[in-house]
Amino acid sequence: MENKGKYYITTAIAYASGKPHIGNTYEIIMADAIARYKRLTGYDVRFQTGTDEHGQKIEEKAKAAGMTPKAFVDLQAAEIKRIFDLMNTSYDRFIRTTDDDHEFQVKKIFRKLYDQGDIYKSQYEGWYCTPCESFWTDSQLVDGKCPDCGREVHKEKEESYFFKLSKYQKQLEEYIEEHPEFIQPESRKNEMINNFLKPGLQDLCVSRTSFKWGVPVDFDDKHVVYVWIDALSNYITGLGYDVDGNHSDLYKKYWPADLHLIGKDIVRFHTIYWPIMLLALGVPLPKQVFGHPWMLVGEDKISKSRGNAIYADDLVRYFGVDAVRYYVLHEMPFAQDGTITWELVVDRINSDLANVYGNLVSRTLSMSNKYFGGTVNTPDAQTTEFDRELIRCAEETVKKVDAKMDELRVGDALEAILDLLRRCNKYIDETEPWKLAKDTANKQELNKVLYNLLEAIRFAAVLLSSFMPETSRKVLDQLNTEKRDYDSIQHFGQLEDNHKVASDVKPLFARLNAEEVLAKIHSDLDKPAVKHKDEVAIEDFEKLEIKVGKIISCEKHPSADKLLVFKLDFGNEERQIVSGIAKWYKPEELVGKKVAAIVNLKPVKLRGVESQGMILSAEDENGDLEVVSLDKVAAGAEIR
Ligand code: ME8
Repeated sequence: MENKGKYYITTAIAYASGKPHIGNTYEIIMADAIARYKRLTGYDVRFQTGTDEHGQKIEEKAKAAGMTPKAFVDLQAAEIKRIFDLMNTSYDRFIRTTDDDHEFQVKKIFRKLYDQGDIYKSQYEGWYCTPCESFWTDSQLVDGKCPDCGREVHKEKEESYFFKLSKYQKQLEEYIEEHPEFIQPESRKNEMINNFLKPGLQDLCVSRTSFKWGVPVDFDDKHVVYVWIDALSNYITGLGYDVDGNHSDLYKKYWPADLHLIGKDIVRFHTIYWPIMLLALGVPLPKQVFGHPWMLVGEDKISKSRGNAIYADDLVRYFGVDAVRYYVLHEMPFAQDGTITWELVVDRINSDLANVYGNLVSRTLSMSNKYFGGTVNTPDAQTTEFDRELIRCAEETVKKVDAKMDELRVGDALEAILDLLRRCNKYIDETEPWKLAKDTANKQELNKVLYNLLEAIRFAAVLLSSFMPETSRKVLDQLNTEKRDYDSIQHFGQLEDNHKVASDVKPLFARLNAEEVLAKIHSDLDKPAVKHKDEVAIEDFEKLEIKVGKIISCEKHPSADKLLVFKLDFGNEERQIVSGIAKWYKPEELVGKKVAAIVNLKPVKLRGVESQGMILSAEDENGDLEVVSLDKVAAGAEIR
């Protein structure tokens, strides 16, 4: 096959702060489909992904988890890698920003930019959004909150290093102008030009002193390198870039990147900061940055805190790897957000994978076995219009997929393959092989129909190898063909003559009973909903008089084991309260404590002893109980 040259593709590196949801995972699946497609079509591909492991957010999360940052990111990175591996992604390097080779070069990059005067030291005063690891000026805030994520920001004032972005603005603008394909899709390019370049770039604060978890500035170790400078560098350090020019062969071969595939929220970092870093380092710029849209759950942003997050491993458990790959790749439009719900996944699997694909393959293989003992020959019957249409469709699909993949319209490429599969099903309806089989005079005709179907299925399977690699392999195994490369789908009719397809036809995708599957998923995954009592108005609450009472004495109830009889001092009155907490407290244990009690409950007699109120306590799921007690305030204080 023709060697089309090198192709270097990268994804964003995922924050090692938690388990990636299906939105994050989508990106690596898409990158994998592109990487596999490029390999299939003759490119020498390098594919890099990994984890972004430094920064304040991660330091804080590690602390909250009671771990060192390194132990914490080791755990997270392993989980992220597990999910990417589970999805069968064919990356060449999984880089971690805590890798020694990376950290070493980041220090050198920072120093070089400082030595040549592009980075300088000054005072920083501004707003910082920790979740986004981003600085903002007053005017950039939206309603006083982070313009990217809408969360709270806090004031930061400290000595910092700054990067002179403005020095390279003009050069960057020229590059964008001369390379219309650099920022894709077009709408994202316009955003960058109008929102960031036109108003003029501000110098960027590129070091921090308020936390430690980062790559230290080696000539000023109070500072750590700003996490985005660190993270973006992965694209070159991962290849073996060296600031002093002793680059690895990998770097020499693969840089500049052909594609940085990232989400739409981080286009600014990749199309402004990153190219300016490279311009300053004298490194060629990447050829393209594609800001893909977002995956939503229904119409909502995926959010762990909202509890709507869907994870790849859960999806795989119910549907298998390839069905999940198919869903996310097929469902994500080029520029608008895509959507996922369990219901939609089930529908899509049934309509496309079970009804169209699975059905076609099993029908064709079964008929080949039934009518010809599995051995179908190169046809010599006359070619009809139906045949010509099918053949044209198969050959055209190869071109269509190529054109769509060139534009990174991955969903459209998949849809084109699906159209070919639908065309095959239509061909079965048109040619009605079961009717041909009734008369031996039609043997040649029937052989031709089945050969054409097997060949069209082979075309589709070779194309699908980039999107659903395992399914593609299974189908090609069942066809028992070695013709699996791109050259073999340039012309129809390459399927080996007189060879036997598999006789044990295994279903590819079983049709799912939506109701059953969804019920099972929801019962497995949904946590029981928190049940609340009916709402009350504040006036209702105010009817209760709850006060702090100091326990003066406590005795066992004379005739009930479960009850204790308390005398309490409420400042200027004493009350007797009977409480059913003997199981948890010995009488003497509570004397002297100040507890919360309702004092305007109607008095009742409990086994003959009057109770003039109720001591408040809480019992948890494990059956542990504790009275509500207070320390500082005096007896008699009202609780409101
Ligand atoms: O941004 N749908 O990491 P990250 C599709 N560490 N893509 C989504 C998504 C969604 N719902 N949510 C997030 C970071 N993404 C940085 C990158 S690169 C030098 C540093 C995408 O873990 C997101 O846009 O928050 C990003 O491209 C990727 O997932 C990782 O996000």
